[in-house]
Amino acid sequence: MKEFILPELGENIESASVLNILVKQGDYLKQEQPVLEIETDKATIEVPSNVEGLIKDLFIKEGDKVKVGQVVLRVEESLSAEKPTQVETKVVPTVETKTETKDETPSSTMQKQSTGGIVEFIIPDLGENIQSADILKVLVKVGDVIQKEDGVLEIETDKATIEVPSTVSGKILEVFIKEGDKAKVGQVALRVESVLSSEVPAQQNDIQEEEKVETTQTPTVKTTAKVEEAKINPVLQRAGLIDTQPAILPHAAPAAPSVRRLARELGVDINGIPGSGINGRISLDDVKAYVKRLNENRSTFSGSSIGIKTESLPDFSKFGNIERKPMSNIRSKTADHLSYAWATIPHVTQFDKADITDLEKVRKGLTSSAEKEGTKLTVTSFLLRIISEALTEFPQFNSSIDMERKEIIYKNYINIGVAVDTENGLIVPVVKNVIGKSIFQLSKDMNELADKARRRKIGLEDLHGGCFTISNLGGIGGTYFTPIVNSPEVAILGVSRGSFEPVYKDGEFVPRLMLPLSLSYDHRIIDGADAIRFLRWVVEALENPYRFLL
Ligand code: CAO
Repeated sequence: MKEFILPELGENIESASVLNILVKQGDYLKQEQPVLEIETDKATIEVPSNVEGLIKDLFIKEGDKVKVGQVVLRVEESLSAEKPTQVETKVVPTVETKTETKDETPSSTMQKQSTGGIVEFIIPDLGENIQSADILKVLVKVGDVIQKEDGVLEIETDKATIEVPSTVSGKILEVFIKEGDKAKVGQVALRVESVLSSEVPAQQNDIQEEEKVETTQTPTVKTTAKVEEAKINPVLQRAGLIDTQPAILPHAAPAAPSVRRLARELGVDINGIPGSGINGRISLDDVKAYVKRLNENRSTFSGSSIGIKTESLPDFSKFGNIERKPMSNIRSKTADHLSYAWATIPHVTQFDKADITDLEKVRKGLTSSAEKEGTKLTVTSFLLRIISEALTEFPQFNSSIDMERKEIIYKNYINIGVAVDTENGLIVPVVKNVIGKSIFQLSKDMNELADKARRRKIGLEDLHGGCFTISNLGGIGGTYFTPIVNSPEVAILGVSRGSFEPVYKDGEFVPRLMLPLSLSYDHRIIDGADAIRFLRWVVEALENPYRFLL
């Protein structure tokens, strides 16, 4: 039997809503076959399988909220074509792969204990040049059942007082050190009868019970995690314990249950809190300091999603019939993101107009070539190319600001986001590595991404890494608008509808196709004069397509 668990979905994404389940019990599931359609804060994604076999159990249903690491389904492999151990090395929690997995229903409410052998917990590396430490407190005793990441010792080194987390789960058989001892790095501190990390014995207290969900639901890339652990914990490696201990999970925040509980109570995501302890371990003080900082920052923002008190809404039903509907994840994330950008970036919008009469002729002239290339050129295709050149010419438009470090980050790559209007709301896929691509290729890339976004098939990797955004509303209409900078970028180009206007030229009014442009920029890094120079450069490129294309 093999389990398929919800894999990592991207930075800071812990859960998603299940929109569609694309398989059913009894189906024969293949590697890479789509299993679920889910919606995260950022996008709708199809999740492919990394197991193969006959589906015996399906543990979720449409409408459920699933967590990263949660068991989605279980397959019987006996009927499968021979398939690699790849699945085990990729997604199954490490300890389970070390121990025979029994044919039992995985359930977050089940409580079982399976012995996985005797393991030792040794005092880990405490930092550069620290060989030993004074034991201030031993936080566990014989008979206690511990989970990895539970604090087991409080020690004092030359530099700090630290809570040392366990790297093993199980029942404590022996404790080799006591308060007041001087313990050496690498010294055996505990002997533990190990327990499968995905299972928690019934006698554990409620805190551990709460923790179980978080621990069991964190998936890991086993091989990578082990390499990481080996790198950062040479003591475990030397002692040969690396194989018998759960790998440090790349995305699991290292914190004791009490710390996690405090974070939960205060409503903050433990994964976002920087830890000051060994290997970034998070302490109670770290949580408090984080919340304090958050509150300080909040007072400068506006909007409930970023901390400011919202005015309470009137009872609209007093004025007429109303209907309340939940926001989709994408809508709510967009609302958060735009509020944040609006509240934190000092925006200025600069307007200009480009005469695209000649460009339109070029575009029409290239229609059959574009068809041969399997695409269609629009003004947005040309803009992708022109903006990429403009960003090279004006590097401050291809930057981000790090206010904490008071630094400007200049990017030596160019990826351009294109705002796409979809049924589910605004999505901004990113056309990658724009430099060097032909207009046809750019057009193809953009249309493919827009199509994927509209069919809700966009991958998270297509939404990240943008340097600048183009928002073309001209296909729909409008004259000018004031786009909001897509933070952490520093500028965005809004394009409105091109239309014929009388333009005074060589002593007479002639009809010219004029394209209204609106450039919003972050005034912290871009001055007004730079902005108009940038926009003028773009206008001139649009107005001289032959020169530009050559
Ligand atoms: N002025 C005049 N006509 C325009 C134009 C403009 N600025 N932009 C596009 N058009 C024309 C195109 O040339 C095309 O005409 P033909 O069929 O005669 O060739 C037609 O309008 C449709 O174009 P399109 O919208 O399909 O293609 P595009 O490459 O210009 O744009 C995309 C692609 C993805 C940007 C667009 O489809 C879209 O979704 N736009 C909305 C963006 C948005 O929502 N922005 C708001 C963000 S803030 O809320």
